[in-house]
This record gives sequence, C-alpha cells and structure tokens, in this order.
Amino acid sequence: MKQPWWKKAVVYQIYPKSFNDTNGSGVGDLQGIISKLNYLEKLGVDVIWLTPIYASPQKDNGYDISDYYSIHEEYGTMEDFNELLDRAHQHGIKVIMDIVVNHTSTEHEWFKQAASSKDNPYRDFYIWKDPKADGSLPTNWESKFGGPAWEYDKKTEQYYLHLFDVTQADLNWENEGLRNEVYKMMEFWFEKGVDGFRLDVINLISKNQDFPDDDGSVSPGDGRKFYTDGPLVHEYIHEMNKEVFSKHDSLTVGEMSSTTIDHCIKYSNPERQELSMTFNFHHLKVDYPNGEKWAIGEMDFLALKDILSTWQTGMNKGGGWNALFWCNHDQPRIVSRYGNDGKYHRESAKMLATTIHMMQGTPYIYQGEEFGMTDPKFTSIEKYRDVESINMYNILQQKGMSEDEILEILRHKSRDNSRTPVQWDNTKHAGFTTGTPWIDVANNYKEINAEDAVNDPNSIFYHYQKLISLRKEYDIITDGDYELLLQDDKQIFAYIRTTATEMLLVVNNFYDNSTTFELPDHIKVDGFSRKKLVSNYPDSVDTLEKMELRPYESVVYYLQ
Ligand code: TEU
Repeated sequence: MKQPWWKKAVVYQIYPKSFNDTNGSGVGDLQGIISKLNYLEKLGVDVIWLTPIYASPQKDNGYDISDYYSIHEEYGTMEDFNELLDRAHQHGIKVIMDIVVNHTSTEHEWFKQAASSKDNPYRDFYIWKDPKADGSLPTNWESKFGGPAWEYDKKTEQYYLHLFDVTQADLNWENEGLRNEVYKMMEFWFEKGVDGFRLDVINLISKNQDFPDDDGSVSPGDGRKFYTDGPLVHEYIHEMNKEVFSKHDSLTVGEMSSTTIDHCIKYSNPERQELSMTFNFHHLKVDYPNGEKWAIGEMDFLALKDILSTWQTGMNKGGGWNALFWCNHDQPRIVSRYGNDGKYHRESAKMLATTIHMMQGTPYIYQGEEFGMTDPKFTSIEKYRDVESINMYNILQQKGMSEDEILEILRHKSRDNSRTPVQWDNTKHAGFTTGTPWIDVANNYKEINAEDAVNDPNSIFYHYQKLISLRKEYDIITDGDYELLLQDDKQIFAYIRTTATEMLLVVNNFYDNSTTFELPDHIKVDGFSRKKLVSNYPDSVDTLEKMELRPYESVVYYLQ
C-alpha cells in the first residue's frame, strides 16, 4: 500500500502574531509569512501549520474564535490568505490550519444567541447547568488557566462551562446541529485548498454527561478525568473523518491533552479512520516536580528516555503515528529547558534536534527553533501578555508567594517564552517589525538570529536542513523499528532503528560533561558498512563501538 505523504513530511509551526510584521503594526501578518516562504523552502519543510488566524478578540491569541469564516483583521484579509495558500503551494509547501472546536469565544454569534435566552435554538450549542441545590457551582472542575471552570450568566441564571478562559465557552458536542456546523466549516477551508488541520484539544470534546464532582481520589481533583478522552470522543472524530477528512488527501493532527498511548493508537491507526497523528505532552512534563507545572524542577532524564521510547515502540506496535516535537507556542524553548542556552547553545540545540528527528513519526519545528531561539528571561510582570501567565501570577500571589519567586517560575514556565518575535536579523526589534512589537523581542537577537544562521554553514539552521533531507533520503527513519540502548545511563540517550538489512545508531550526550559510549554486546555490527550521517562536532569520532562523547555531542551512523 502506498504510504500517506505526511509520513515523510516535516511540519513547521507558525505563530503568526510573532512571525513577521510587514505593516508596522507590531503584530505579525499573513504578508509577513508570504515574504518568508523562500526561507522556509530553503530549510526544506513540507508543510506549514498556522496557529489560529480567524476573527478573534485575542484573549487567548486566537484560540478564542469569534468567526470561523473570516480572517483576524490584524493579520490581513481573505485575499491575503488566498495568496498565501497559492504562493506556499508554488513553493511546494502545504498549509494546515489550526482549528479550535472544543470551544469558541463568547463573542461568537452562536454564543451571543445562546446566552440571549434559554429557549434560543443555539442554547444547546454550549454546556449550561443550573447551580447545585445549595447554590454552589455545578461541579468542582477547574479551568486549565486557573480558577473554576464555570461562569454564571445572570440573565439566564445558569452556568456555562469553560475549560480554558472565561471567554472560551465549551461547545456541546452532544448536539448534532453543532457537529454539522463544524463539519461544514471544515469543508469550507478544504474547498479553499488547505491541506489539513491541527485540531486543538480535540480529545476534550466529549464530556461525561453526568457531570460528576471530582473527589481527587484518582489523580488531580480538577475534573479532567471526566472529559479527557471522554465517552464519545472516538465516535465524534470518526464521524468528522467520515463527513470531512475522508474526502480529502489531508494531514490531520490532534492535540491530545493528558492522553494515553491506547487512546492515541485509536485516534491515529488508519483502520479506525479518525486522524493522521497525535501530539502528546508526557515528555514535556519530566521537569514538573510532583507533576506541578508552576514550580521549577530538574529534568528527570531517565523518565524522558523511558517516555519517548515507550511512545516509539507502543505507537508502532499499535499501528498509530506520532507527531514528534520539542517546542510549540505553549512550551518554553527547548534549548533553554533540556539543553544549554549559554556555552553549549549550538551543540545542545543540534543534539536535541537529532534526538527527535531520527525517531519514527512526523517532526514539527516551531518557528525560531531552527536557529536556536531561547527563552527571553523577562524580569517584570509587565512584559508578559499570556492570559495563563497573568492568571497564574495573580493566583500564586494570593497564595502568598513572593514576587521574585513568581517571576522566576514564569521565566521558566510561561507560554510567552516561545511567543517572543522571531529574531530575523540584528537590526532594531530583530527585523520583526518597524513599529513597536506586541511583546518584547528577546535581548539576545544580535547573537541569535536567522540571518546569521543562514550565513554560517555550521549553524543550527543547516543542521535542521540536514535532518530534514535525511528523512527524505533514508526510509529507515520512517519505517525502522526502534530500540532504546543503555536504558539506565544517566547521561546518554542512545537508540537504534532497524530494518531487515540496515541499522541507524543514534547517540546523544544530554549533558555538559564528557562521557564514554560503549555499544552493548547484543548489537552486532560486524560485516556492516558504516557511514556517519550527521553529528554536531566538526571532527567527531569514527569508532562506533566506543566513543568518547564531548559535551552535548551527538552522532548518527548508518549501517548496511
Ligand atoms: O492548548 C491546550 C493545552 O492543554 C495546553 O498545552 C495549554 O497551554 C496548557 O494546558 C496550559 O497550561 C491549546 C492551545 O495550544 C493553547 O494555546 C490554547 O490556549 C488552548 O488549547 C485553548 O484553546
């Protein structure tokens, strides 16, 4: 059977607000994306994913959609979008849209109608509940941005559910009319020529209809077990596939919050006709002390290896497909997090890229990652824009934490860490805008920027370019089996990929001190020809049986 095209593709994520501003507004725009298509083609990516560009009051930077059929004004017009789509296709780059259908903005016409009276036909598009008999909230569920997940509507005397911000009201997927509206809207974008969708928190759309209180007996008492991978989620996604995706040769990737391998196999095994692939976040929680995001902790390296390896082998065995990634617009920059954004910036950024890009799945690169953008390390709360960061600032303050402590946590954890403008060059505002950027540019843009990276053959940029081209050249990267080596080694992340006749050996030192790699005895390499495919030191070692690895050293061998 012919493989779907997206199995060998590499996706580049664009956060339009921070990508490139062409009209001096301080906010990126669609023309700004068009003007960087040459750059993206040079990098070699096959697909761009645009985070939401629809009309929106921007309380959550576009994840609060007020009209699915129009473009957010600051980004441009529908003509600009049509042009972007055409021009991207001319460059051989596909375009996928980010679609948010777990919730809409409370400024969406459906919500306005729904909130106008209890018997409005749109009322049931959202989730409304009476207060409990004692007048308290319908359930004790918490919003993911802090505080309760219910908001009282005085006019109609009921609460509506919002798993995210109070302006992001959850849609009621039990309602068939709503589902049909969603499919119709998706079809509209396919008719325009888009190549697929990234589906925001799609595993949260089916809520347990009993709406029970969470007693916290099995993991967090925040209610998530009553809507994560919920009762009818697979039915709904299968229906979406039947009604929309099956009619188009598309890439569909679901963002899966707190999910499991079993569910992700179901979401992405082609036989079930749901989605192409899934994002999960378990490997990005190994630096949460006791599972707590809003605290600073060391990365648990053995857990990191275990999680990534379990997903590699588990998804392969179950016929599912992984989206591979370190960074997105909700996560701090990986080089500042699991790498080293000081002395070994270049080495560690390349090493991290290799670790992910030699795995099975479809890699995603987040804007700026390809030349090693870092966290901005803001020093005052005024610098932050993200609704979640500002909410958490207030919540932690109410809990009695000191200003300094909170700011230190935000410096490590805020979603704004990845939302600062792309550093294009060393001119004012890093060449992002001629106006005042909506959020500050990180102050290292003179040393870390795209222009310098493109002018330097040893840059991180060319390392990514190389990794992308290797995926096209070597089928083993797509198809090979995976085996973790040296499971208990506290410093080296090594694995092999194998087919009947070939092997890839991938060896990565995750730390800033040297160490020795020794090939385990059970891996037989005698009689194979060997070729070094990619490394991050110019003069790297040539004996793969035993290697002295320097700080953050990373080497990939191909054996045949
Ligand atoms: O994120 C969903 C999600 O669960 C997160 O990664 C979220 O940022 C985290 O829980 C906060 O602690 C998606 C989008 O990627 C994010 O930008 C949106 O804010 C969110 O959905 C709501 O639409």
